[in-house]
Amino acid sequence: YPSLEGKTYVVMGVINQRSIAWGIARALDAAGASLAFTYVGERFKAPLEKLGQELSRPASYYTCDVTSDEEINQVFQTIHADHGKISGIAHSIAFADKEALRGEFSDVTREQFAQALDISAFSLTAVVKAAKDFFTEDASVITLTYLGGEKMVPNYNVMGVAKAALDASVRYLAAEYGKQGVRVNAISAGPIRTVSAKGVGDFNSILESIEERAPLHRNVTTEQIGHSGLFLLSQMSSGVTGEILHVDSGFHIL
Ligand code: 0WD
Repeated sequence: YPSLEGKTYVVMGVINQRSIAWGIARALDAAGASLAFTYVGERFKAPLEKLGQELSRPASYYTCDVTSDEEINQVFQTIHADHGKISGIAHSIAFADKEALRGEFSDVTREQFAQALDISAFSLTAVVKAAKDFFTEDASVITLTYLGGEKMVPNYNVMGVAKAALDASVRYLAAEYGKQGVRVNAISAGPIRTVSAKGVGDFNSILESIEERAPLHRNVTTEQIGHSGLFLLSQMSSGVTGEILHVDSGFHIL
């Protein structure tokens, strides 16, 4: 592992031990980083703190619902006050109404569309902007995206549109924040059984098709995403920005 000792990373979107963000947190922890977790509402706090006890050093915990600009701005000010400069952020947040993640794409309502895009795409820009003045000179930001933003994946529907917006946001943010040395990249993860994934219709057949057809014929693990996250969040990837790194057993080449 590269050494991240003395550095603070913000991890947004751990809800349980299956969360992709938890895989990233574990890799950052193994590399020596100090972690600041954000969670979406009070009921998520206690389970997250319990999970955090598995880490090698004490972490800190902050509430932040990304639908609120006020909460986003506040949380980064508080994290900066508690930890000093921020070396990186793992944004691992998405949401869409379950009803929109099955059936025909065009049945999506205006409200479902706006909510999915707000939480799953706009939030990255809001987060990076709120952290702007608190980044170290070599800070790195990652977000989690999915192939459904590049290609039609059955049932992924409005979340595919949100991921396309997220992918484009990564490129625009990389160009803008590159001026201050900050890098912005995405990991396009293969399917992993998490709470969010349960919302996607017929998710099992997506998992099965990876085993059948992906070059590596196996599904990815949160540990594998964590290792790639550590690469992108550390100076091991200092020449990489605006990139979508597919960690998907090679499925996207098909
Ligand atoms: O197959 C998968 N699981 C893949 C997930 C494949 C490729 C990408 N991803 C993405 C997701 O789209 C998401 O962006 O990875 C990211 C993390 O997802 P996850 O680890 O699969 O899911 P989960 O453990 O549920 O964490 C996502 C969390 C939310 O969970 P719920 O289930 O409550 O929606 O995002 C957080 C919340 O903790 N979240 C919010 N955080 C702040 N403010 C908000 C919000 N308004 N809404 C949801």
